[in-house]
Amino acid sequence: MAVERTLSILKPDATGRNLTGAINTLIEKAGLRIVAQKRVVWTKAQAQKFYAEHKGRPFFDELCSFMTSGPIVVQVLQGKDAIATYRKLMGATNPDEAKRGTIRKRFAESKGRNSVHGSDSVASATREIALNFKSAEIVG
Ligand code: IDP
Repeated sequence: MAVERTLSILKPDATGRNLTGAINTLIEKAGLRIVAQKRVVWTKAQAQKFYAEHKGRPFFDELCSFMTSGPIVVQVLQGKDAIATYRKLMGATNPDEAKRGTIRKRFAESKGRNSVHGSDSVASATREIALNFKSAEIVG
């Protein structure tokens, strides 16, 4: 088991319902450490760059509009197998398909408004962390 870092985002549906603390509690209970965190509002350009791999998909514009519709909390999580551990805790993209106990089963409103983002590979985590944090902002 490798100690990894992953990028997490608490999406506007989560911040809008004041769920930051509730989700952070689940993150910490899963053994992950929040080693960087900030609350921001993205510009459209930031959202489009972050989600560039989805450009051309039917939900791309909806996704970028949603992600800029209110505050988000961007975080770096650190721990053993942090990428897979967090993906498991998040649950399936569609909350109807997410397992009981996952963040999305508990909190997501729909496939789009699904409360959290988590990097899906080491390469994505490296890219996504660099897009959102300077190395001095991450305190492990
Ligand atoms: P993931 O977040 O579970 O990794 P992806 O397939 O990478 O899921 O999609 C990125 C995000 O795009 C999802 O979390 C969700 O917010 C949004 N999304 C994906 N598919 C749809 C859809 O069919 N309708 C609306 N939004 C979607």
